[in-house]
Amino acid sequence: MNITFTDNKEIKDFIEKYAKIMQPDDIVLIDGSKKQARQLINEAASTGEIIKLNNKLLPGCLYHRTAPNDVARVEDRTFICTDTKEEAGPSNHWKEPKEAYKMLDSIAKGAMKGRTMYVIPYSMCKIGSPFAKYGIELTDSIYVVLNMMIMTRVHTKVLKKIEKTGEFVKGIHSKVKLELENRYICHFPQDNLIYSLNSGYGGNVLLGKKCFALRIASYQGWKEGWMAEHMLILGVEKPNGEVKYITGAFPSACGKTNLAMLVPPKAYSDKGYKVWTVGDDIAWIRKGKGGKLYAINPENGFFGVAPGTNEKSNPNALHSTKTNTIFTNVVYNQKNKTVWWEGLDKNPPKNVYDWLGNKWSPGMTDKDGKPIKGANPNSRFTAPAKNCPVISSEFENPKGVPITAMLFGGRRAKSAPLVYEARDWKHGVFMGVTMASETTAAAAGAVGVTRRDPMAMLPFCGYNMADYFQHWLDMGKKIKVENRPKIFHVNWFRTDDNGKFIWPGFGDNMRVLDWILRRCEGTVGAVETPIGYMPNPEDINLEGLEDFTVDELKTILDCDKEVWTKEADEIEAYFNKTFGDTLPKELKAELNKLKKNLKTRK
Ligand code: OXD
Ligand code: MN
Repeated sequence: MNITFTDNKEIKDFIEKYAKIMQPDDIVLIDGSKKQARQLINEAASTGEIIKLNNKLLPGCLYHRTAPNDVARVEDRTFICTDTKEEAGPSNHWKEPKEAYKMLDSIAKGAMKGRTMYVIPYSMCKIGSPFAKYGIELTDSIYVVLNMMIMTRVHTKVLKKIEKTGEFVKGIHSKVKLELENRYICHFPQDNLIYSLNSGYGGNVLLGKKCFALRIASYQGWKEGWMAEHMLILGVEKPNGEVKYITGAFPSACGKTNLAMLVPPKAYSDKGYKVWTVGDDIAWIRKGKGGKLYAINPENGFFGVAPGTNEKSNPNALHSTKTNTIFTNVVYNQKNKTVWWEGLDKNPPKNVYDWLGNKWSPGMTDKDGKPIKGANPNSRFTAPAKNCPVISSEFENPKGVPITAMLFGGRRAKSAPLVYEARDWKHGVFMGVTMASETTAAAAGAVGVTRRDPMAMLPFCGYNMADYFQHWLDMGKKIKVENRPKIFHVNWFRTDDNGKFIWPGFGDNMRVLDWILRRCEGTVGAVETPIGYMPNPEDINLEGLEDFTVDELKTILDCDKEVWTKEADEIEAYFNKTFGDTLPKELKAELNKLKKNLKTRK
């Protein structure tokens, strides 16, 4: 097939190689134009791949269902294919590259017969930004094309950039037959290449996102001296107009999007506080002006979890989904061509279709009497970032934003306090490394099981995690002490004896951010505990918070030595079992410090 849109040998060779393997009927360059997108939408609507939603109520919005066996990331089928197993490390599934290519090429053989191969040139970050990295994804899915046009910057200008440098991340995706047993999401960091077969779920197929911006980019960052993190980025504007930026790593479906789009409670908004969203999932971080660390959101949209998103929990996310958004695996109301999901409101539509395409009404139960959910728990919206009412004016800043504080957090029903602060960078890295969380529906597997998820990167680190920990420690060494962001651990998810969340969370997390920023400014004190600095309860502003007392706050600002001694033992067992001698010495020393503190400190 004749490729006319570029003369660049590397690009041509790449496309031709995979066209030869997958044998598409046609090859089409995606130019990023609205006109081409409209044609593709019409084509996908004519085959039923997507449904156009009500153009008055949800202008430009689309609906899609994935295959029932294909609704989440598949970590056990996700591989890092480095020359040696050691390079992939103990936390990744590994395949030998030659073997992996052979296997993938044989699955991909003829996969695009009767289909079109779309060639998507895209940029992570604004084109031309010093942070920007370019990619080309080949896919046979219009759904993928349309999602990539929201999540990344798709443009023919990217081809020009690649033609100059010859450097790009190669992405190959085919739905093939959507077979679970042949589903593979393989990464070749040493070849800058991603190969994803037999899936149509966003996290596995929008290759700019998890595959590139985290797995491949974390490897690139390690080699090039920067970081790719599973972090939101938000700005807190104070009444005097000053904005401070905070990044936060939380495992999937632990409220990153909610925190990134936080609506300050009245006690704060009345005084003039505002929160601005820079990113909700991924941060690329580099040393920049003044020797500080700067963060940028390489994405251009939000791929958010729909269930639970509502006017109260996250009005900004909800408003972001009102135009030009793709909804996946939610409830489809064919009567007025709208969508619904659990937790959207208290008026579920009746006689509609669930995410599987079956007739559905609220209150329906299965043969065991369990309620049948209308939307899949991991159903999603893909919304343009610029739709967000509180998108930061710095969102497009090619240099990123300076980081004042970094947060780590997870779902811990019983152990971690609401917030505590690291003594220094090394201790902060230890906090991130030892993060744990109860699992959610964002990945296939059991839900509610506690797992260690260092820096929320367990499923996303493209190389040996022990080297990744060392890279974090080394990045700190490159930054003068006074320029290093302060590091905090937060936990919004402590529960009482009845399993009810104690802390109100959502907008009220502003009260914790406020304490964090005051700590960074040095205007508030703290209590030194064996695990780090904790707030004096009276320093957390509870103004205007009804039904929540300082006594309740005290129950989640605790350091129960028994619980933490057990935690330290678990951390030690985890370190020994997973990393052994490869664990950086500084982290072992931090663990020893924790154990000693628990014995000697109040
Ligand atoms: C996501 C995830 O979709 O982490 O952001 O799974
Ligand atoms: Mn994520």
